[in-house]
Amino acid sequence: MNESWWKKATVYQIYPKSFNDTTGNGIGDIQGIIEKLDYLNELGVDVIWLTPVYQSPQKDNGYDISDYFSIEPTYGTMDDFQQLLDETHNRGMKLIMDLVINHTSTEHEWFKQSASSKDNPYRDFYIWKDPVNGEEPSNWESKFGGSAWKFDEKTGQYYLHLFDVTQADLNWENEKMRNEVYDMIRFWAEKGIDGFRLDVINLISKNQEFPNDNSGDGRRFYTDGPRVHEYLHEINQAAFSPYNMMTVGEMSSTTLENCVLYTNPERKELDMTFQFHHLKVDYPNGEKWTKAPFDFLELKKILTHWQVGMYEGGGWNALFWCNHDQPRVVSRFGDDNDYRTESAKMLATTIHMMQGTPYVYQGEEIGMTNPNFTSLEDYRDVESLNAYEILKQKGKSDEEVIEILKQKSRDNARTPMQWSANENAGFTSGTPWIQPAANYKMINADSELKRPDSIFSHYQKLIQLRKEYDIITYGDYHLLLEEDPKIFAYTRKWNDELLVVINNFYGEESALNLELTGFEDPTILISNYKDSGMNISGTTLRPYESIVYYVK
Ligand code: TEU
Repeated sequence: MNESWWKKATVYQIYPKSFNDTTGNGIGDIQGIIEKLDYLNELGVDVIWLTPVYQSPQKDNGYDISDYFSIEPTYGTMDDFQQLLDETHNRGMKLIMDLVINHTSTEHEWFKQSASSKDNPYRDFYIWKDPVNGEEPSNWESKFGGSAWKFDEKTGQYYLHLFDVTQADLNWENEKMRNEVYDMIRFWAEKGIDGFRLDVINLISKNQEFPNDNSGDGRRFYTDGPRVHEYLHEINQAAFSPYNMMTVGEMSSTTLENCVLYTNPERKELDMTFQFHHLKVDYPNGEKWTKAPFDFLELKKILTHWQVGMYEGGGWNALFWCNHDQPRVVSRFGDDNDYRTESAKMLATTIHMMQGTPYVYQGEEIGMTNPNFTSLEDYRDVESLNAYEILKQKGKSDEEVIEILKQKSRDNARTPMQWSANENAGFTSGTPWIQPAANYKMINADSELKRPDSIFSHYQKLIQLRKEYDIITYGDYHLLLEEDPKIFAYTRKWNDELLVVINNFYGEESALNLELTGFEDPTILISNYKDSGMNISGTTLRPYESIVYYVK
């Protein structure tokens, strides 16, 4: 098999907890995924990425793993997992798992041993530090709010947790720990899975001085840290390359230069990376927890920077708008009311016509929206609940905080998959662990599948086009109309072929003032309105109109 098969593949992300419940306990499960494999096959995706299904106390919905070798009982058994893998393969699809190796749950046996005494052999599996002047070893902050250090009475030291207090950071300086992790990766590779998504993998190597950060929250001392490339190459050689795994690294606050290094094939680290800079265009001054419109020119600029830079550096982008940590894209950069269908399709086209491997997050393919929860009781996410406390302490009113959560909470992505107009969106016969969005009677997979010109069929077509047209995979990228405040337009060029991708990001008509040489006898590969104009000069785009022209 061509080792870069994933360049023409599309990945579908499943958040098992919210996908499909077959037992009636209100929580999705592995049998529920098996039940929907035909649906995914119909969509045409090549790879399924499962967020963590390992045993976990679920403080962070599985990103707090207590045993890497067993399946979380509420999701099923190892037999269920094996069946899922086999049935996925039987349908010609692949399965990748989430690899969470920056931290484990504090309920993991390693941590229990580590915390039990200073001379326990597992002590150095984690990062323990003495107090400094009776306080935290440094001012580093947790990504979920508050200090990143937690004092442990028993041994009189602090341990580091960049995320929740129950997610203790592993000590990657420890070779014994690294080897145990590689054994674990090989255990899953031996089962026949096809690859991994690596959680916050660019945070694993910390500056060993653990210094105070006088100008920030500490991230500059562990983001793309001192030994991260060395470790990734080591994991690659120990456990990825021998099994021909597909790998995608989730990169927190990374840089283009580092992502080129992570993904240039000559370095043998990873196949591709997720970066998040384009999803911070509605974080004014870097602040997530505020209600704000998005900066469209900045969005174009950032995506262009990554398209051009990864192409020139020989790296590879993972392309995405949505995942389980992000609000729904149609509510965020589109219109989740009158132009929901048009804008959902436009957004899909914008990203799927770029260079990289596209990821579709469950529900995106039917245009699911943010749920607009109006009460704190509706929220489940640990980060959102912490943010609530912090914002209240800063003097915000309940109403203000709810408005912010409505826009920014990770729970926006975690409401049950909307399968049908039946009770609880057809997700469960029991009480769902989190409420479905109230609009499920109108927005659901059943009705999408029946509707001609559905969002689902648009995604199907985009996935298919990537397989048919090499230019989508290999062509170079040029931004057009850089300063246009409404239109996101770009070309892709490859040999004697040309793609022109035109997207109106707003709900008003917009004049397209574009002259292109070589734009003769175009055909339209895909659009979101009937009878889109064949002319790119002097055309008026309709609200959220999106057209892809192809010239050969
Ligand atoms: O997320 C890492 C991460 O830094 C973010 O996307 C995070 O959710 C955001 O910055 C908070 O504002 C990964 C997982 O995707 C996420 O679900 C986990 O909670 C986190 O790692 C810890 O494992």
